[in-house]
Amino acid sequence: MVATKEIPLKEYVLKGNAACAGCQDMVALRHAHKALEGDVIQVVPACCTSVVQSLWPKSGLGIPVLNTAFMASGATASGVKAALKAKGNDHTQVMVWAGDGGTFDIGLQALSGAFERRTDFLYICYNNQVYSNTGTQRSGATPLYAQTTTTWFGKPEPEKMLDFIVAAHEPVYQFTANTAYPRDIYDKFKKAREFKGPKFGHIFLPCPQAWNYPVEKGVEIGKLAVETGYWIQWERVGDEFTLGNHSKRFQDPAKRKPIDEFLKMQGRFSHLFKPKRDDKKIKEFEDFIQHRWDVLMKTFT
Ligand SMILES: Cc1ncc(C[n+]2csc(CCOP(=O)(O)OP(=O)(O)O)c2C)c(N)n1
Repeated sequence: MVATKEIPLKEYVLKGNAACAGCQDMVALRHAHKALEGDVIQVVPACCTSVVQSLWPKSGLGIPVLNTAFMASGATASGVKAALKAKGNDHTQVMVWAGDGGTFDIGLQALSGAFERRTDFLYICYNNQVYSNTGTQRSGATPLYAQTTTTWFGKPEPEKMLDFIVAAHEPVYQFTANTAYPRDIYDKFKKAREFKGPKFGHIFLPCPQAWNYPVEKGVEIGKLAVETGYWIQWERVGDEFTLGNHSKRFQDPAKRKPIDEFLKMQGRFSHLFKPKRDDKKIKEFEDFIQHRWDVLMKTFT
């Protein structure tokens, strides 16, 4: 893994932008851009990142950005790539940077089309598990029993297992990441540059507004997500699957931290502990975690 002192100091995420305090999207963006060294055109659909990048006439990002309609990122990326090719530029990375709403739900069809066309690009879904920018409504990535502004009593369904849908499109490189581990993010973007073809990165990132936790706790929550087994770090180069070092020991349920540690830090799950711990619902939450592990290992190993 890259040493902290080897990460370039140059910043492409500029100061004074419109991100909320404690926004983990900025951690992901900063390390992605440092790895891509500015040689990128970023396609951004409607999401929190579009607010950071825009607020005309200024921009919060020091790279070229193309804002696109919510559902059109994949198609736009294919178009940008074709334009670069026509100009004889085969080095600039075309990168979609979309939220979970813009990927799991609206935007999935365009993503699928771009992968089927084998567009040489990198699609990043930064997953804060809600439609944050418009007031934290539930998305297809919202976890079971999480409270949002449209699921007042907790979402009755678990999240869509998007990674497997993407895997069915046979990306040349696919990874998961988590903003609690920024050096790992840097390494994965550096690696992504080496592959030609459709690539997909899925980044887990806590949102203090939507998840209702103190702004300084983002890294702690991100780590707990991994240590409780809730979030799994892995990557695939073609068919070759590797379980990430951060997740390896948590494949064994006995090694995982109690899920309560992760849930209790977040206001969106507080109803699971009031007036007393809801053992049944928390067990269902844990069962889904194990189910996800089982499907992952069965599918890819
Ligand atoms: C077709 C369309 N529907 C709705 C909106 C309103 N809208 C803008 S951003 C957004 C939320 C995006 O959520 P997500 O993709 O999860 O990204 P986040 O805001 O969490 O960063 C919505 C619903 C829109 N711009 N276009």
